[in-house]
Amino acid sequence: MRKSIIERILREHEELRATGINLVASENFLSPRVRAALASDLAGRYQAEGYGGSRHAREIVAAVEGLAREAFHAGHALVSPLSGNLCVLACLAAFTSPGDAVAMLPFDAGGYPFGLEKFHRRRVSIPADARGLEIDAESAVKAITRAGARLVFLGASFIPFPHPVAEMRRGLEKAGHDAILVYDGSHVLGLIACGGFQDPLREGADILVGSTHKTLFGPQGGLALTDSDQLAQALRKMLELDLEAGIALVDNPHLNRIAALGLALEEVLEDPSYGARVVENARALAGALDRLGVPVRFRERGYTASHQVLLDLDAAEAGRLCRDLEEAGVFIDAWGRVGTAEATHLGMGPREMEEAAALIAEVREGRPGRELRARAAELARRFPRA
Ligand code: DSN
Repeated sequence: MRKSIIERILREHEELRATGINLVASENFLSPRVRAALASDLAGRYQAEGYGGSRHAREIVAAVEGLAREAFHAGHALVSPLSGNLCVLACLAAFTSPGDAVAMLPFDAGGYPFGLEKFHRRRVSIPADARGLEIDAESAVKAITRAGARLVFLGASFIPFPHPVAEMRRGLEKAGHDAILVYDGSHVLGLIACGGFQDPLREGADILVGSTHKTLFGPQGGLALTDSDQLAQALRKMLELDLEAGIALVDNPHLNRIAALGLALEEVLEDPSYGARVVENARALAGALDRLGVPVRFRERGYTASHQVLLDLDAAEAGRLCRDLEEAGVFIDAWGRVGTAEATHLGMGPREMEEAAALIAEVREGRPGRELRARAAELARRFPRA
C-alpha cells in the first residue's frame, strides 16, 4: 500500500499540539467524544427525508437544535451553517439587497474583517475608539440612522469587554429606526452559554450568530439563534434545504459536525462554571504578563472580561513574538491576541497561567524558544487531551 503522506503529517500535527500550549484565542480542543462524533458514519450522509436510512440524522439535528435553544435560552436555533462567516452571509442575504447599507465595526477597532463590498453592500462603519475598542453608542445610532442601515452587526474578533447592545437597542428605538441587530458572538459563544459574558438576546439583539469552535469547544461550524419566528424563518430559507424556492447557502448540512456540536453543548451545559474559569485565567495570565514586563492592554479596566488578553505590541513585534513562541511550543496569533479558552478547557488554572506567562516573557526577552521547548511540553503533558 502507498505510504500515506497525510497520515504522517497528521501524526506530526497531533504530536506538536499534544506537546504545546495553545493560547490562540480563536481555537479550542475537542474532547474525545466530540472528535469521535466527527469521525462517525454521519460524516458521509444526507438528512433529507428523500434519502433512505436518514431518520437518525434528522433526530440528531432536532436534538442538537434543542440543546442549542437550551444553552442560549433562545426560541429558535439553526445548526446547519457550516461556519460563523456563513451566518453573517445568511443575514445579509435574508435581510438586505445589493446597494443596502449594513453597519459593522471596523477591523481597526477589532471588528470581523468581512468583505461587505464583495456582496455589493454599502459599509457603515460603527464609530469606535480603535485604542480602547469602545463603541460610542450614541454616535453609532446616528451613523446607522443617517445611512439608513437596516442591518447592524455588533460583536468582534477582538472583544475583551462586552459591547453596548442594550444602549444601541434603546438608541435605535428612540430614533424610531427599525433595524435588525445581530450580535456576532463567534469569539464568546462559550462564555455566553455559561452566563459568563454578556447576554445579547436578553440585552436587545434580534439574532445571535457565531462560530462554534472558539470559546465554545465544538467543531468548526456556525450557529444562529433568535427568539423571533419571522427572523428564524427567513434565516432557514437561506440556510436549509429548500426545494420549493431553491437551495441557497447550505444544501446538506454536515451531520457529523452537528452531532459533535450537540455533544459539546451537552458538555458546556454540564459545566457552566467553565465560562468564569476562562475569564479568571485570562485575568491571571494578563496580570502575570504585566508583572513580568510584557505590555498588556487595559490594565486600568482589569485587563479583560473575556477569554482574550491583548498584548500592547506593534504589528511587527506581535508577528515576531508569534513566530518565536512557536519554537518554544507556545501558540498565539500574530495580532497580539492571546486566549485562555483551550487551556481552561484542558483543566489549567491560574498557576499554569503564571507558567505560560513566564514562557512568553522569556521568549520576548530574547531567550531562544528551543531552550524552553521541554518546559512547555512538560506543562502540556500534565493536561492530557484523552
Ligand atoms: N478567524 C477568526 C479570528 O481569528 O478571530 C475571525 O477572523
